[in-house]
Amino acid sequence: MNKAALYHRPESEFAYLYRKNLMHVRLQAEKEDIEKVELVYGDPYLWRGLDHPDTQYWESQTVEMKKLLSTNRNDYFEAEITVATKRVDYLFVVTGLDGEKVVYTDQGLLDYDERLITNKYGAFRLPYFHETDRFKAPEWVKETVWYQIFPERFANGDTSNDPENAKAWDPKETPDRQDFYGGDLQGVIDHLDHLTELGVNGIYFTPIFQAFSNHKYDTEDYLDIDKHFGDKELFKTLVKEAHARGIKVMLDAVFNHIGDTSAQWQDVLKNQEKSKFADWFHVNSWPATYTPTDDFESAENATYDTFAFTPHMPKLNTANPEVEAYLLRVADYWIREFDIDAWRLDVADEVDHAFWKKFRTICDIAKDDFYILGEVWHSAQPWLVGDEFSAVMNYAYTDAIKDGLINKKISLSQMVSNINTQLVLYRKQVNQVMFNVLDSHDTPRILTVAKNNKNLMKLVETFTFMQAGVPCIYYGDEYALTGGMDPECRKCMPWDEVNQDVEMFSFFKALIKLRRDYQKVLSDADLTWKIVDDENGIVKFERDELKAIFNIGEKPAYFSGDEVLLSNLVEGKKVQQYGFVIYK
Ligand code: ARE
Ligand code: CA
Repeated sequence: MNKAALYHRPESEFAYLYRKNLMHVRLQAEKEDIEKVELVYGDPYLWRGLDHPDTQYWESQTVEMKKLLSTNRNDYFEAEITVATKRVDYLFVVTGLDGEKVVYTDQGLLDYDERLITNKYGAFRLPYFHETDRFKAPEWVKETVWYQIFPERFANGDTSNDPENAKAWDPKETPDRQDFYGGDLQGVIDHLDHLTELGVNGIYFTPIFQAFSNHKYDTEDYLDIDKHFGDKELFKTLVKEAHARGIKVMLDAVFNHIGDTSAQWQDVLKNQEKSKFADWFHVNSWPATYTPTDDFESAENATYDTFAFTPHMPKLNTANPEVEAYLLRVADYWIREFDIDAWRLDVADEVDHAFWKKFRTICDIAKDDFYILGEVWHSAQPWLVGDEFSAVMNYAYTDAIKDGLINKKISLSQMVSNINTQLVLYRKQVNQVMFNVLDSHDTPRILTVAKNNKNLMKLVETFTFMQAGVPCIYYGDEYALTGGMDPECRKCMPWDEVNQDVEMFSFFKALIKLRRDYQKVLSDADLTWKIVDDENGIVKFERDELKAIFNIGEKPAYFSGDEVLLSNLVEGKKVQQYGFVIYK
């Protein structure tokens, strides 16, 4: 047995409360190396036979752990347990396929000996099942299909607020970095019925506060709506209208940095180190300045910290109590005064944990069941322990799907391995509210990634909607918009029939309905994927009564189910290349 591969860590994604007083325990082992894993557990203080030291023993129970999922390196085992007294010590008894039997404890690995169990040698411990410590995410998020709106390009509902240099609304035109088209909040209100018709029930807005650029990530005033988007009254109406339709509203909090047109940064430029805002930033040497390079957006010689190399985005010193108080007031204001339901946190991984812990507290006080979504493009365990974010934008996860199903950079079994690697980084209740994005305002559109193959796009969208996490549709994908890296992925939304791919709209409508109808099965199902027929390019899986086949190989695949719930390239029982079928 490969004993070095055995791994467990208490109070982590390896041992946590899934529900109140219900604990999940996981163990990592080498792939296909283990015969069985037994979890021996019990109350830490429950000893029997106390009348004589030689007869005393720890009272425990034993349960065989089931195989949760596999990657190309490891098998992961899981057990679900509870203890009436809400505290537990536990040990693993691992039997290898080679017959070797060991006890894996908090103090290391030992050859099996019954006395290690009766004496509870070096047991792992969850000292008390504190419900207040348990990772909790809002139940409503599991039932949400999100829709991302980039307000400048969604709809121009009020030309009186257009920027003077706004261009004519043209969905065929590829925008340039500095272009304006006049999109605004009135345009969103005018098209809420479009969202209801589509079936989405959550909107993720990219920033809407006063800012210089067309993307608004260079905030000028966190406490006002951008003048080209509308005003606070209009936003209040928008939220009311959305809520009346059962649509939740998530705003974008850009707290890692501020825009250089903000009053705070302008004061620094004017008064330099004498500015009362000098410590709101990370100025490394005075004067705070930079030398423009050829690209409008970047400079590698700024004397202050910025987002990326963008001098227009000076990084905020969120460890400064004044900055912390200011930003926490902003966070609280938009929840209490406008009743938003969630914050998406821009460049979340570059802001300090201490700030996010306070941010989480403020949000939880301001509104029950509040959703906090961090933009983190890599593994995010440090922020998903339960006292910071609810979830992250799961780019790492959807990259695996794109690389396996579209780019074919990796084999299907590698894709399943990468997907499972992501799943086992987090607690089950985190995976259920992860924000699965196939594309966004920061990436090429999925149809462009799929080289304009609409059937392949539908296959990848369906595959994503079948995951435990919640899907997000980037505006315009429902009309088969194309576009490469930003700013090309930010074309104007087509509202004229001639530019609308209504067939794609009906596909998304059917897919969203399927997701909503089977949300419980998809959220609560076990995480593993059952079969990958790699050489023929076919991924199959079963989740309770749902079955699915995704075929990206040359050969057709066949299925035996009797009721087709959703499909694209299916004839009779045959699933063609770039075809999928969801059936019972
Ligand atoms: C401009 C240029 C881009 C250039 C960028 C960075 O247009 O081509 O890549 O500068 O130099 C906003 C605007 C962007 C603008 C940017 C800077 O929307 O158009 O981009 O401001 O002026 C990383 C960060 C992630 C960040 C992306 C952009 O980790 O947090 O870069 N995303 C957020 C927002 C953006 C926004 C900002 C941050 C700034 O969602 O819209 O940009 O507030 C890999 C890496 C990731 C990297 C990702 C994308 O996967 O792993 O870390 O994300 O690529 O580049
Ligand atoms: Ca307008």
